[in-house]
Amino acid sequence: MLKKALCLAALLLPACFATAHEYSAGDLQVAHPWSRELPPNAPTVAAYFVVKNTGKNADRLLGADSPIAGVVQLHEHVKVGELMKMQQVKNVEIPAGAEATFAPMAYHVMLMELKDRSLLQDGKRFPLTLHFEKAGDVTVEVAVEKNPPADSKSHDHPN
Ligand SMILES: [Cu+2]
Repeated sequence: MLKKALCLAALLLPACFATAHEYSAGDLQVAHPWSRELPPNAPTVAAYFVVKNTGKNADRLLGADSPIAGVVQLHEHVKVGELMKMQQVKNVEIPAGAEATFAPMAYHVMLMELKDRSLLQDGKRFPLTLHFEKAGDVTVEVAVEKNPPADSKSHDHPN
């Protein structure tokens, strides 16, 4: 019984590590891009990640695009009266020696006019190219997950 459980744990481990993916461009590291699996008729999807700036100069995320969406925008959540509303922002600063967190109810990359929904399922990944002012372009794979990753709110992502 115990042996079987251990075996199962060992089998699950590689999958665990596989979801903790990270990309770098210049002084920036983009950690664990993910998106929540949505119902098939959802008009938009959001992508989340943490950008860490190890450099001495601030950078900026200027925009993004993806082959699966006709329109991709940078959004933030703001409180309007008692309601949380999202709105487009021109860019998002990545401060020097710090990080910017894109997460539910915060900054996020919004994908609209979806063209290809085949990759928007739990366990799949879709490409997203992020355009940074200084670090340039970096294409990441956004992991689609039913449940948000445990570390999605964490500012202390292991390298
Ligand atoms: Cu949005």
